[in-house]
Amino acid sequence: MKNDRSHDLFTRALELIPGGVNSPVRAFKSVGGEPFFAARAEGAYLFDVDGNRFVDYVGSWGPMIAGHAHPQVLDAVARTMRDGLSFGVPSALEVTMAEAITQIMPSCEMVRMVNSGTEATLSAIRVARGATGRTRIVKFEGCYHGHGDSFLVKAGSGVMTLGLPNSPGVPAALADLTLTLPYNDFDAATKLFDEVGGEIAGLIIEPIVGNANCILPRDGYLQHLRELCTRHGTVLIFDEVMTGFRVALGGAQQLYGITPDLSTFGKIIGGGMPVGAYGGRRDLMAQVAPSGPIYQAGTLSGNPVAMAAGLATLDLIRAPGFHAALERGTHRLCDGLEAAAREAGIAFTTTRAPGMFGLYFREGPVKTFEDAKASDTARFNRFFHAMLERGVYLAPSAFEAGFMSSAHGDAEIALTLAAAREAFTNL
Ligand code: KE4
Repeated sequence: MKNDRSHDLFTRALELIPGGVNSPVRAFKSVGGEPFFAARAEGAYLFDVDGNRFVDYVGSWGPMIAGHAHPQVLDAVARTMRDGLSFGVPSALEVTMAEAITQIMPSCEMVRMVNSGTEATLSAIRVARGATGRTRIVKFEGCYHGHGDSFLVKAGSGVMTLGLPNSPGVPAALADLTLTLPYNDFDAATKLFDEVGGEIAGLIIEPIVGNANCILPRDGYLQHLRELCTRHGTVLIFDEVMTGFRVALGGAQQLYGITPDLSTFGKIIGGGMPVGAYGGRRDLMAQVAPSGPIYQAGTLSGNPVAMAAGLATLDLIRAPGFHAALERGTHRLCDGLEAAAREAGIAFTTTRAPGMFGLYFREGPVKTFEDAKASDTARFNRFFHAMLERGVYLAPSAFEAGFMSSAHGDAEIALTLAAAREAFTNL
């Protein structure tokens, strides 16, 4: 695969940008080799600077649920930007976005826009601590909630990909306030809350884990956490930065019928522009400045161009049947990959939720982080490159989920499965 121009760009980038990238997971560190540099994207496809075309199963890590460069999204951005890029005073689109999110997510009586998922989650934790007066938080091993100090403890995504147990620079005094639980372990959660439940300000979870590959909750597990939090006065926070508006229009909270106290969002509601949001119970959100004392702010929060891109994307995904079609496509892809692996005699399994999936080089089922870690990551890395050579771009880590969009049609799935049949036979 021709990569001269990507190589030149990466060589220059390495001199000036840590690891040559502006976000670690893009660096191909765990799969090996050098990242390609994108030139443009359209629908289900990425095109790199050397003229290679890839069916893209990363979709900018979630925002591109309606495909790259969707005309309706681009038109909305083009129209909005002509009136100015940022005002620093309220604008109508921020109200429209708040109305859309609170209508789609009934658990969100109020919502605050921010500029990234990280800002959303660290703000939600601050609200939980400020509202309860408690300091401890609970997260789950392998879950990733952005790079806020409190979360870089046994985190997933790039932290897991790079094998960093915790990040230097996070004071032990702060890290010690973050308790971690194994995902999908009912008894461990009950035991922890029995011991220190009264000290726990907030529990934050990816309701479907998308940052330790893709792991689904066991039946009743999220309800179990809901009951524990209610009993102990702990704020239940669903981090739906990835799952929100994807696994169902109303996210995992709709899919599993759970009402969290706070939720965090990002990605899709920005349509590719920098965005995040947190929201939930009115009695909690009303404590956020300036209506209450819990401070949080942002120069570009609610930026009109980001709002326009997000609202156009929400319009597209609210179309009747959008998520049902996304779910069908996800199953067709994963069923086809499993069949191809079986034909080649390769131990392989998938996990799936509408619009997102996990690939594992091991027999199923995969229900815990330990299960995910027991996958043959060396084989995944060889598969990743074999697929890339054949024009299919999977997430460049065995500890990331894959993403489908409405632009992944029959042709894209057929191309992917043909590439996989060849790739599996050469592993
Ligand atoms: P950002 O700060 O990257 O916008 O969002 C952080 C975040 C929070 N919560 C969840 C559940 C997330 O998945 C993320 C970010 N996801 C990663 C992909 N695993 C972003 C990719 C990257 O780090 O470059």
